[in-house]
Parts: sequence; structure tokens; C-alpha cells
Amino acid sequence: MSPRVLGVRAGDVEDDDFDDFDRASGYSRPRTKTRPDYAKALIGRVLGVDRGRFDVTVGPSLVRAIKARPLGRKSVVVGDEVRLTGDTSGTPDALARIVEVLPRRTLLRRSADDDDPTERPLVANTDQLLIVTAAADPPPRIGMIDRLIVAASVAGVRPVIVVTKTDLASPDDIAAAYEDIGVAVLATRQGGDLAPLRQLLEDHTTVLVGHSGVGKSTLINALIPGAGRSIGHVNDVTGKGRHTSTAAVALPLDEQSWVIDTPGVRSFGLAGVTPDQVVTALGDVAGIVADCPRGCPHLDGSLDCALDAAQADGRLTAARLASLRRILTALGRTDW
Ligand SMILES: Nc1nc2c(ncn2[C@@H]2O[C@H](COP(=O)(O)OP(=O)(O)OP(=O)(O)O)[C@@H](O)[C@H]2O)c(=O)[nH]1
Ligand SMILES: [Mg+2]
Ligand SMILES: [Zn+2]
Repeated sequence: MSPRVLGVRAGDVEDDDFDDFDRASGYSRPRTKTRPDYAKALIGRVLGVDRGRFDVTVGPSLVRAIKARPLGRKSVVVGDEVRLTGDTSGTPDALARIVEVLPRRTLLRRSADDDDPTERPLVANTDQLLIVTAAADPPPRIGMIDRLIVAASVAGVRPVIVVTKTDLASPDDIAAAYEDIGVAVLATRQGGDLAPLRQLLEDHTTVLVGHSGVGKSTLINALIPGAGRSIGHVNDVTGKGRHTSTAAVALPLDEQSWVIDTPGVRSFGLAGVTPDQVVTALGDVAGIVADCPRGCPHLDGSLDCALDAAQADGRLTAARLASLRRILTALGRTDW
């Protein structure tokens, strides 16, 4: 499959118009005087990053680029839409410069741990986060799933759980736990029917995140013939993957859909995320906790926490409450 045509002339894109970045490149609009300095710069999307070099799609071509000095320490991540100057010919030796990162619709980020204020942006402009967990080998870790749900919610990205390796163990426990909090759970296995997953990915930009060895790259290879993502083995003794994938890469699933493979994560810090953000992100409980005392942490035993009342009068199931509190508790934990 040939990569989808993404590039448009910068002059075709207005500030509130970034959703249209993938409009056909022939489109043009009358020029005005309020054009930014880089009006002639091309716009492309970052598909990969490798040691300070960025692979950017511009129209039908793939352009190699570096960050221009004025960007300073501003991060450029996979999924970013960027303006390019310099040699954008895409020939083997050509090197373009990224002069601007367009406003991001979403940004998924993590910190090294919960009390490290340094945030690391992971991917930009995705609208779905596939939380990939294996039913076994490596075993599912609820703490990671919870954290990824929170991170997705805070980023404004829809979280979906995919349980891989269901040939090795049942996905039922995970499904039961998370369907209660309104997160969709899909089960897969190598050689199984990929239609439900494909349907979920259609018309979206989806990033796959999870521990090393859970089968993220295996899924992408199955979805995209020719993707050629390397696959690693899970160590029999430690039960851990080998961190086979070392950088995030965006790949086209079809004309309207992208999937982003990422390296396995060992941890996912949520520094800066507040219990209130979690509660707000989880939608319907937001109305309930409006009745809590100021500063209520909404945990087990929190005095007059309105979540307890909501469970008592049937507005919230016990399972749902337990799940929510597990997430809130996870915010203060780094030992999983
Ligand atoms: N039994 C079984 N093994 C699987 C399945 N999916 C993937 N595997 C195996 O799991 C191992 C790890 O798969 P990868 O796709 O490399 O995992 P990953 O999540 O990309 O790992 P990193 O790139 O290290 O983050 C490989 O040996 C796969 O063959 C499955 O459904 N069932
Ligand atoms: Mg991988
Ligand atoms: Zn409360």
C-alpha cells in the first residue's frame, strides 16, 4: 500500500482549519497579507523520529528533516503536523528543516514517575489509545491499564483495551473489570479474526501502548501486510519482553486511518494529573463528586465521599466504584 497523501501547502490551512491537513494537495485559496513568515513552507506529518532526524510525509513523498534552531527545546513527536523549509525534495541526501509545530489537537504524555514533573510527550494528534495487554506472558498488570486510561482521558483520547494472546489465557477478568467503567475491551489472538479491531481503527489515528512483549508490533504486522515491524520474544524466566521496538512509528492502515506502534513502556508516570481530572475525565461520576466535601480524595474511607452515597442508592455499582478508586489510588503509587 502506498502511503496516504498528507501534505498541503501551508497557505491552504487556517488557524482553525487543521483538521483539514490531509485535504488534497491541489486545493488552493486566495492569498492574503496576514500570512505567517513561513507561508511558503510545506506542511507535513511526522511519521517517525530517529536520533534527532524526523521522517515527515509531505504530499506523496517522505522527507527527512531536522529541527530548526528557532524551535529550541520544543518537542517534535510522531503525529505532529509541522511546517518545513529547506530541501523538501525527499531525495536520499535531502534534509529539510522543521520550523514550526502546528497546534496539537491532542498530546499523550507521561512522566518518568508520579512525582517527576518532567513531562515526556509521546505522540500528538491521536484520537484513540489502544491499551495493549496480554492475557498472559507477560501477565496483565492492572496498574498499567489504569494509568493508561487516566492518561488517555486527560489527553482527550479515547482509551480502548486490547487483550492479546487469548490463546494462552482468558481475557474475561479484564473485560469484566473495565467494561464496568465504560472502556471497550477487545480480545485478540495470533491468527484470529482481526475484523473487529480493524473496524475500531477505521477513520482514526490510534496509538498502541503497553508493556514490552504484549504483541503490539505483532498486531500491526497482522493489520498491515508489509509493515515489517520486528517482533521480539518474551523471556521465559523473567516473563519480560525485550523492548524490540525502539521508537514510535506511524503507519497507514488505509486512506483515512493511521496506527502508531510504540516501544514497550516499563512505567507510565502521571505527574501533574489530579484526582479531580480523573473524576472529570470519567464523565458520569463528575456529577456525583460535585457533592463531596472540598478536597475529597474520593478514596475508601474518605469522610462523606459522595461516591459512597451514590453506591448506596444505586447510582454507581460496587464494581464501578472499586474501579474508579483503583485508578485514584494508582495516582499515588509507583510500586507496581
Ligand atoms: N501465544 C501468542 N504469542 C503472541 C501473540 N501475539 C504476539 N505473540 C508473541 O509475543 C512476542 C512479543 O511480540 P511483539 O509483537 O514483539 O511485542 P511488542 O509489544 O511489540 O514488544 P516491544 O516492541 O518490545 O514493546 C512474540 O514472540 C510474539 O510472537 C498471541 O496472540 N499469542
Ligand atoms: Mg514492538
Ligand atoms: Zn469524594
